[in-house]
Amino acid sequence: MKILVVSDTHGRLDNFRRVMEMHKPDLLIHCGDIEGQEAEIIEIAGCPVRMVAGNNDYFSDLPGEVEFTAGGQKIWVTHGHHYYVSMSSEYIAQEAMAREVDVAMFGHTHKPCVENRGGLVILNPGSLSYPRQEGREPSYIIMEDDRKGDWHYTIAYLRR
Ligand SMILES: [Mn+2]
Repeated sequence: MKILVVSDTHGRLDNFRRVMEMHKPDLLIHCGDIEGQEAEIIEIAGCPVRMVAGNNDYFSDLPGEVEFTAGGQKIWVTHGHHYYVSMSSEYIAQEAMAREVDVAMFGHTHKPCVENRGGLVILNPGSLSYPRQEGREPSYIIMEDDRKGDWHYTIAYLRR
């Protein structure tokens, strides 16, 4: 199973479109800051989509957080702005442990990361539209299981 994780598209879907054409995933997860394009995202994705509202999605009906199981993995998605993610992923980790999930996903910082804390995976796909990490290449995460059932989390970058 191939799961694509994206975030912080902020009203621009050109890079998102490229990424979806390249990968054709089984599931798409968007960690928020969509700015009104939920319907377009679902249409372009052409696969099941899970999205949460970000701090810029004021008029959205999307939930602030979602928890679900995909590919046997318990996943929790939040935009992250209520968990001080600009400081560190400490509060995300605490909440993820309390929820007993396998994977916690957030956005907001526009900087990609994958952390493994004793089996708990914490990840942020960065932003496809307004990257802020060094080099500033639009980023996303590919999550895939192998034949043994182990999951792999890869930060991918879009070259301009
Ligand atoms: Mn944002």
